[in-house]
Amino acid sequence: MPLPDSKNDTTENKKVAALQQNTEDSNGEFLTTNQGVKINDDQNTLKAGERGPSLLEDFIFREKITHFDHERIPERIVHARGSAAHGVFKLNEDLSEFTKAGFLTDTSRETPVFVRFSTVAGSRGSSDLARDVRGFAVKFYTEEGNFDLVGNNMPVFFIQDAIKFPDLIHAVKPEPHNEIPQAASAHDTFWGYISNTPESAHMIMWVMSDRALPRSYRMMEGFGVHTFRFVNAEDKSCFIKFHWKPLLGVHSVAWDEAQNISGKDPDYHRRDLWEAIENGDFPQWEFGVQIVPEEDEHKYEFDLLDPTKLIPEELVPVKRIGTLTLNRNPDNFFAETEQVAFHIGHVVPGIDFTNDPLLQGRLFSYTDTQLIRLGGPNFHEIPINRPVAPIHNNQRDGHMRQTINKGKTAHSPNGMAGGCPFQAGRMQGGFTSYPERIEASKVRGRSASFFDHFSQAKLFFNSQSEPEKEHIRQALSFELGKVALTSIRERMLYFLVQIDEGLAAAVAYNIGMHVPKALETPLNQTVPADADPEKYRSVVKEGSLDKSIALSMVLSSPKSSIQTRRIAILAADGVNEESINTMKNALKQQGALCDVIAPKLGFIIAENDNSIEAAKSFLTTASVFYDAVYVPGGTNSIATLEAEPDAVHFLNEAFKHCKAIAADTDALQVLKATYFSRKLPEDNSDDTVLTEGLVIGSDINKLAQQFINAIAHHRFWDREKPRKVPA
Ligand code: HDD
Repeated sequence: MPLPDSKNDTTENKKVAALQQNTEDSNGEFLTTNQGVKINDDQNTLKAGERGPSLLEDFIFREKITHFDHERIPERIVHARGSAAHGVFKLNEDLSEFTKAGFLTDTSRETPVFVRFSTVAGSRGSSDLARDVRGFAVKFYTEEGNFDLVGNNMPVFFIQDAIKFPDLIHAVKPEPHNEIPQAASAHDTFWGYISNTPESAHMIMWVMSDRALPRSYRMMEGFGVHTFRFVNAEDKSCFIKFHWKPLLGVHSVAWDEAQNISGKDPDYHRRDLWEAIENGDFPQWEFGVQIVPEEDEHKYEFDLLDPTKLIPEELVPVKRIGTLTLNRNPDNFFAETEQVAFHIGHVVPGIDFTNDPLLQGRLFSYTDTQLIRLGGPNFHEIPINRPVAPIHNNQRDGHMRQTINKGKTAHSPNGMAGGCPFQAGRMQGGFTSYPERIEASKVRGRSASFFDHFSQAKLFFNSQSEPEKEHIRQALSFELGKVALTSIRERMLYFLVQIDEGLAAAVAYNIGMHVPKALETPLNQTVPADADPEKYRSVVKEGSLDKSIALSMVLSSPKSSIQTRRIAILAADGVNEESINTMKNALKQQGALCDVIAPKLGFIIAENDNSIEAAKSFLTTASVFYDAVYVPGGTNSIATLEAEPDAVHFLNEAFKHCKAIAADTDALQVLKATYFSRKLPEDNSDDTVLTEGLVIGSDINKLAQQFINAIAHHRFWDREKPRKVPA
């Protein structure tokens, strides 16, 4: 990355320079104390005699241990587990009709960004593959100041008012008496809370869907969730929802697979993001906005201010306006990924808030949490948080202040400094809040327009493909099956009846209960003391849409690319090298990544006596780390694999997780050792067979093409019925 010079002073370079001001490189240097004193012995404490007691005088030891003792900072109360990357945002379409934000109007700009993905419930060391919402937080270092879009991979949220957030989080976190379970919602306190919170119905459908089990951070959508405002240069405002659309499509893994990965590689998503960027496979998303004119505020069946609702893309299409590319891994996890401080209140002129009560509460929480987490008010000076826009104000001092402010004045107005720094007028780029007219009485309450909790939950469920619906049924059966208190299960079933009777019946059957009758709609929230409960009952509205295809991953995600998909090639001594090479080349041309996996590490000797390196052995890897499997021919290789239980298990598991599998016709006998042998042709005919993502053939070029098409399909979920899978 070039450093800024007078000719090349781009915003990205300014950002890199800001970060590099604080970087350190020990290469070729002596070890020193934090005061710069060279150290002569860093392995032995100072003692009174070689066998004597250590001396308090040892300032080198004390400095090292004191620093170590203070190495940890409080982890984030939510979203503790995260991974991040640097990148750039490039605008393709000038949005000045709607906003005056510079990075959304100047198509010649490239805005540096830092993006942190996270899970919500688990602590810092928890598994990436927990069933959970994923955070998708983007810091844009714009020339007008930092803009943070602190969103999730789901477009709605559990609750409508920020005052409920601590209860929601207490409920989902490990239970307080024994701190169990870690990073999991399948327990009594979570479902006890949800069953009393009907406004969470829509979000629960998302969290129980495969959206909660992403295949990769690179294959997730992102959403700003709340309705925001754009404000243009004429001070005209409109409503906005923000979207991120991944160019690799939106894909998930199976729940059984997720649990397996959690044990085998809890860093799966973290590693995937890191390796993709190291390999130059830069993840990309299109940035999109749904724009609603101010005059249409009350046009919809739902309230735009309600964060448990989305605007169906069929009603307001997503306008794709730019591209985000992640192209650089952090140099230091703590300094960057851990210390980055996002805040939904970091906005720039042209972007403003609405009165969404969840958004309004978040505006308080983020700075407050940084104060405890990062230890004081100067966290904006940490390199990763520094804006590229210059900072001038009269804020001074505090813990760990870095800036050396010059001069005598730290107040405004002043005469001594000629009035500097000046307030910026609107025309000079000063931030002015949108002058929304408000005439109201002070109340603790919620608008009746927020009380329809089930119609979008229904819309979501009805919009899924059949396998996706089945995954939701299974997820709810798993989660509620882990709930000990039957009263909670019962309340949840009553809750599910409002969404779909078939769904409630299937879950009830799986958890050995009866479906309660949906006699009345549930209460909206804990009813305030002295209030009439009837006023707090949910309204179940029928929406104008039966289905929204955009809500289904299977039905809406493009299935044309196999870029960065991981393909396992199972081989042993005697393998046909030509088959491997032809298949590998065809897959690599499409951007896929191939690993040869053998019974042991090192080299295998092919049929033609050439050596082929085995990247992994059956001991060091597993099918869950691959998107597809290929078994090449070669008499001895086939005989070894057929007799190798780990190879057969690899194939069984890949089949169970609905992945594409290809085999040379003469490798058919390995597949015949699996439990899915009944799907195979009787004889070793030469024709390519394509059934449920199972591809077999002797024409390797034809086979490779069929395999590529199958991998692009991602998963063949229909294989799950009938569900008789021993792997
Ligand atoms: Fe939050 C972190 C996203 C509601 C309070 N939140 C945090 C992060 C993300 C979100 C992605 C991690 C940022 C990072 O990577 O550092 N939060 C959301 C979304 C919400 C939401 C999409 C609903 C639409 N959050 C929410 C509410 C509150 C908070 C209602 C409190 C009233 N969130 C926090 C926090 C965190 C946080 C406690 C913890 C760590 C941090 O802020 O920096 O302030």
